[in-house]
Amino acid sequence: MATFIINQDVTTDTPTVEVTIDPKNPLPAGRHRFRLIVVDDSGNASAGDEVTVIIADIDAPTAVLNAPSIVGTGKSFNLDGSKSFDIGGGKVTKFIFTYLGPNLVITPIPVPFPNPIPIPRPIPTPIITPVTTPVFTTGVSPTPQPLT
Ligand SMILES: [Ca+2]
Repeated sequence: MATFIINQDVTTDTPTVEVTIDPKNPLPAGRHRFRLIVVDDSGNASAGDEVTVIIADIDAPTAVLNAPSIVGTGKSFNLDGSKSFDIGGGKVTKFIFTYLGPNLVITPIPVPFPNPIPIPRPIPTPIITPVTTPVFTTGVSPTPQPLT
């Protein structure tokens, strides 16, 4: 018994584990992925192996659609719903295929960086020089100096 939380490891020393479901908080119907990594007695870890489990509605049937992932331009191909099932014991009697249009590449809208927080800068202190009155000395030279 183990409660699984997305991306949180459940480590055991046994090869099987129960995915215990709280009836008040069940996994929603749809595909759910699980991964196993094993570690040997030398501490070497394996690559991960993943499986997809389809959680199915008990009353309504479950659609399972398979198709080739790559088809050449201009080529016809099959959509295959034969793996669809009705877990409640009924039988799937009708297959409703719908073309949903091209798979659009969603480009995330660039989020502008928030305005940088203004860094308080010190207000420059003005350099105040004291006002001084220049002092001049005036007078008459006693002897004229020759011009050079
Ligand atoms: Ca049914």
